Amino acid sequence: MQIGLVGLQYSGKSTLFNTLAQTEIQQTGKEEAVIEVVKVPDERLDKLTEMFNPKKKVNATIEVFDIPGLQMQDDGKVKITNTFLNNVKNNDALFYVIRQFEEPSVPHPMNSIDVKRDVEFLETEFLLSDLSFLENRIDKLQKEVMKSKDDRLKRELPVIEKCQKHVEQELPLRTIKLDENERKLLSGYQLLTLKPLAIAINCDENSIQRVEQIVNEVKDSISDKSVAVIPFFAKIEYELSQMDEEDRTSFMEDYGIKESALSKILRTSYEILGLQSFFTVGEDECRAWTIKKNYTAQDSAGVIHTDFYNKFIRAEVVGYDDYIAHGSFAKCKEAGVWRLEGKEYIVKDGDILNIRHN
Ligand SMILES: Nc1nc2c(ncn2[C@@H]2O[C@H](COP(=O)(O)OP(=O)(O)O)[C@@H](O)[C@H]2O)c(=O)[nH]1
Ligand SMILES: [Mg+2]
Repeated sequence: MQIGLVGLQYSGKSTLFNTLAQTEIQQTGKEEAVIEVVKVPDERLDKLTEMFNPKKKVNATIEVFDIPGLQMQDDGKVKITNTFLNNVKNNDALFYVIRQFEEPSVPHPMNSIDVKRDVEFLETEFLLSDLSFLENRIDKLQKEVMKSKDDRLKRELPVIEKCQKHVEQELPLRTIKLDENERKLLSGYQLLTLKPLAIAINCDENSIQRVEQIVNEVKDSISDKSVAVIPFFAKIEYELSQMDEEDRTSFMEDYGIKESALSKILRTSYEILGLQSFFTVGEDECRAWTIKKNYTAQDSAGVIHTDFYNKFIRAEVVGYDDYIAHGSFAKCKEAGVWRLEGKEYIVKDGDILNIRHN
């Protein structure tokens, strides 16, 4: 799973990236593409690890990508380059990093702070980029469909046209209804507005009292209600991320920050991507796995190993809360909360699974 941070220059992308990745702040100010694997903190996994005392604890991970390249040109527009599009392509979701902080020594590319304007600016630029791609693709398809016998091209044309009509109404492709086949036809393209989106607003310490208001204003200004809006404090949180746990907690309280940027970004990613976790436990390893919300027991087995998918027999399942309440599999069996489920079982968030396979 990969999420991409995009935004105008000096919005705090690299500072946020360094906070998430717990890396040194080297590339700040520079425009450099960097990816880092981030461990997803999970208190439930911590608790299970305490109980099983395994040799290894393996957190779920998510890749975070600091995507540079949206530089303001002299004409007041950003140029969306092919490099940028390629960088965006492999992300499962995008985070717009929007600047709310005031800092005279760091000029805003548009010379003033206006969160709603910046959100709208990015949305418009991304819509235009998608529209231009779709128009070109239609031209090409119309020519090729006549000559070619390729069935795929014939099926693709109406899907692309449907998308074009949608984008022409200034609607992001996130809000279009597509069936699975239509989605598949589009999956190879780098359509920017098709990606699940969250907006991360980089606030300064003076705004801590007003964050809720700032967030609500942005929420009200966008019609697409699937978009998550979260505040964070790049500069403070970067400093906090360099402290040890204890100091961090007490400083966060002092600042009135309830949840760290890392936790918020990851939680939001799971939300907009429709993700959840299940666990495998044992003396060797306790591990969290990331799956989609509608995954069956067999799909989930496939995330562990393709062999587990192909040779799936049954899954032993105990819900996380049940396990904690009873403290062992034996007790769970006695209490009747230990179950054997077939391949169609829809896995629930926090389920502890043991896959039986051939
Ligand atoms: N005062 C203040 N400065 C910040 C904040 N976030 C980022 N900066 C500074 O703004 C500059 C640009 O930040 P950077 O993370 O490199 O932005 P990017 O261009 O979006 O990657 C750096 O000098 C940061 O130290 C903030 O919340 N408050
Ligand atoms: Mg940067």
